Amino acid sequence: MSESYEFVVVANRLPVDEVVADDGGRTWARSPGGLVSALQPIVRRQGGAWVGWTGQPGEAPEPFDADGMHLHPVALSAQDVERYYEGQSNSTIWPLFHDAVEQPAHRRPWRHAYDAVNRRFAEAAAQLAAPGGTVWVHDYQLMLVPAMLRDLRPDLQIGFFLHIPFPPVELFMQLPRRAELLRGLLGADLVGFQRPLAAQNFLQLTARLLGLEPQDEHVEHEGRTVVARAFPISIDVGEVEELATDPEVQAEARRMRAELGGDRRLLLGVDRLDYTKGIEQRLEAYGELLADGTVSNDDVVLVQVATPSRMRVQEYQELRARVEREVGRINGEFGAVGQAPVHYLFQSMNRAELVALYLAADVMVITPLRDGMNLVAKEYVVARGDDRGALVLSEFAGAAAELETAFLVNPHDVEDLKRVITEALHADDGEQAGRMRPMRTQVQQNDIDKWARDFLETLDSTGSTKPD
Ligand code: ADQ
Repeated sequence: MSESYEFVVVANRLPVDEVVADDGGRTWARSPGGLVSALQPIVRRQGGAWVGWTGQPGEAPEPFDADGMHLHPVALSAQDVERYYEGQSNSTIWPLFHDAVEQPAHRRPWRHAYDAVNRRFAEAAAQLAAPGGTVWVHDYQLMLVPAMLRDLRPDLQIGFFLHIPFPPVELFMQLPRRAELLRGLLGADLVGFQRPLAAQNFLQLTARLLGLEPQDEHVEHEGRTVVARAFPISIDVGEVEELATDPEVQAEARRMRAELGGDRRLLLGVDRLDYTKGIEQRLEAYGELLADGTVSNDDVVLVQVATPSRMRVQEYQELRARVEREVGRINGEFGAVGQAPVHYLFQSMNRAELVALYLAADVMVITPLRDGMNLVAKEYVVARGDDRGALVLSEFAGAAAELETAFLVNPHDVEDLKRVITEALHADDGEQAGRMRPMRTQVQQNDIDKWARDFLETLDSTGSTKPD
């Protein structure tokens, strides 16, 4: 038998990105992001493996080792990318699980591709996991994997974590082959969600669709106990604190502020360009505040960083066009030569630049219509060790449950958005500190390492017992 691994992570993407050097040579660099930095030490410590896609269609490279992890690429053809990834994952499940803020599309070929690709991931994990080993499956692209893997390898301990919201019962009921998806998740011993309500929705559905009898946080299925519980994800607190106290990052923050006009108050938005993030609602509110004279281009500026995302999906192209038109309209109507009210950056940023922006921002505006958690909110409050700044946060972000002293807002209500943004702009030093301090403590005490530990300890005490 080939090598086997005690701990296997299964996620749509591998934790590395391919980098092309100046001489044309190709190497792999660890992807940025909290999930990767949280899981990498665990994978490495346990001599673990990671199953995922490289992000490029076509043949998969041979398995390789990087950063002390064994990486096992899964191949996706161009058609798989179109049907499994852009189709079923991002045009059916993603919108439906975010309260259908965009209309979910349903196509049979997408579902078939989703099945086939999920099977490929399950087979790879089955081949790699040691007897009685632990497999941790991630997110909405791979919801059938737990049951497929359990069929192949009943000896394994299987955990699943959903990074996005889980929809209310009535919405989930709209999904074609809804029971199958539910059975897919029930293959796990532990199903983790961002919020307790999501776990409750899931358990209720097992009763409604499969006639099971859930109790508290668990349900019996095919002779096993499946636990469903919330594990709110967090950030790598140490990394953000280190950047935020780096003199170079602080100098960059001062430079940014000076360039944007030293006396203007800086509003900041940082999101993947996604219709769930409420970027249009934010722009609408800001445009109205400028139009009715509550704020003026002389005393405020909005920096909106929008990371390109899923740009081959039509809804995302349309969103980009709408956002860019609105930015153009606001700048055209309210700008002056050399001084625009909106600075729009359609690009990815490195971590240092991002943290410099957090340090520079007077008001961070986070207005998703629905969001599993929202890590930008947690990054912002941890970066502000100076107790300054204000966080405007949508009630519909998972993070709102923990960041209770934020300026909470209903992003569907433009009047509420305008009122709360104005309030945040006027908060004095005492109010800023009084709100920021408890939020920072909350995140410091609940960082991503604790999240991973809590999940894995719960998994360890759940479900199938390991053979001696
Ligand atoms: P996302 O929807 O991608 O994640 P979020 O939680 O905000 O949203 O995480 C984004 C991450 O990307 C943050 O760490 C942020 O710093 C980084 N980022 C954003 N814009 C960037 C830019 N322009 N350049 C560089 N980095 C940028 C999904 C769910 C969320 C859930 C996370 C984790 O939708 O609800 O919080 O997974 O579970």
